[in-house]
Amino acid sequence: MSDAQSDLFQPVTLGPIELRNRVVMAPLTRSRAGKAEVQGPMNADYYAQRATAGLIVSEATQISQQGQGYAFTPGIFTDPQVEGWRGVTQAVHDAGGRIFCQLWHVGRVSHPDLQPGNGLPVAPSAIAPVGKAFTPEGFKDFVTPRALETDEIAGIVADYAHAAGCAKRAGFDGVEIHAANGYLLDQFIRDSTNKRTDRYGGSIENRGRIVAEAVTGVWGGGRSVGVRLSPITPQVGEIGIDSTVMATYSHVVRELDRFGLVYMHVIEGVTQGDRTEPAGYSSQALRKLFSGLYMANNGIDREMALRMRRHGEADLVCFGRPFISNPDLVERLRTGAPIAESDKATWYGGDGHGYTDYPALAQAAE
Ligand code: 8OZ
Repeated sequence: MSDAQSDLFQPVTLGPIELRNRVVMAPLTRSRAGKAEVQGPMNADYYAQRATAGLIVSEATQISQQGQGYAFTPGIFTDPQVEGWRGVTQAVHDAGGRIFCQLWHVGRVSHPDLQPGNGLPVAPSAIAPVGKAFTPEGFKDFVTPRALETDEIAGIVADYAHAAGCAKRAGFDGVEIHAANGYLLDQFIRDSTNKRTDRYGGSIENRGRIVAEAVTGVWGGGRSVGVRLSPITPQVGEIGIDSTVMATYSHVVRELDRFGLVYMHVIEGVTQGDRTEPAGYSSQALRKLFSGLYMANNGIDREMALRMRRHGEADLVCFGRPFISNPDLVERLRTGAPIAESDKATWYGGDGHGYTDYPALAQAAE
């Protein structure tokens, strides 16, 4: 079989929908939302240019003002934000693509400049992340967050449900719960950031509770839901690896599997870094606990993606950075054409330069 005939490039069923191939555009923060964190026509163009992916997972999108941790990232909780995203989903669908909305609450990875009433960011426990927050005025030191009161957690779960309803109204094909990369749900799961003594802390069951509750909230109404995990990543904010990482995430995955999620998206290894798995941890072992599709991510190139499908190591394969600079990435992967490098200077923020002006191959040849 030639590479171009790999089933990487063939349709696959994801819950109630069909994807035209198994190549997924990873969620990529680009910090180009407009005023009031609303997406506009430029964002719609960007996503539509990449609609030949089998599935697009949107950039991380805050479920509430409290959930925002970076300047200029989009939201999915107000009517104007729903309208803005509707333009994006329509453009992607018109181009024959599919798109999920990644639902995001950053927890402690924020700054008072981004918080309602300039309050402290919230977290399971009052432990500061290491590093700096990207605020509208530039980078500022992280602060020590405020530990959530037990009775505030239902409100956050309700925010996930509200945002999922907004995503549905905006025309998304489904939602992905962002439980990776050291943000709020990951902060609850790991014992390095969760020192609570209520029913959301202590045991593995308690630490995983908010993730299951968040998923229960967004479930229903025929919604397709996926989840993203990164069990051994120390980002963001130098979050410590859980002391019983395999047992902890095995529990989370087993719990989530009860809800019939359509996929589990796993960052294999360290986000944007080493793919090596330490002794005692295995993403393939986590996969065995899950009934839906397994989406692999992290530094995957063409050869690896083809091998993963040959050996059945993943059902869906994510590409992140290559999608920034190759709107027609699927066609380049299929034919083995050269992959253009992206310019890091334009990854975050700015205008259409480095965003909507990367040419497809046919355009580049003109
Ligand atoms: C890069 C810059 C800002 C946010 C993640 C949402 O790491 C992100 C993110 C990535 O999941």
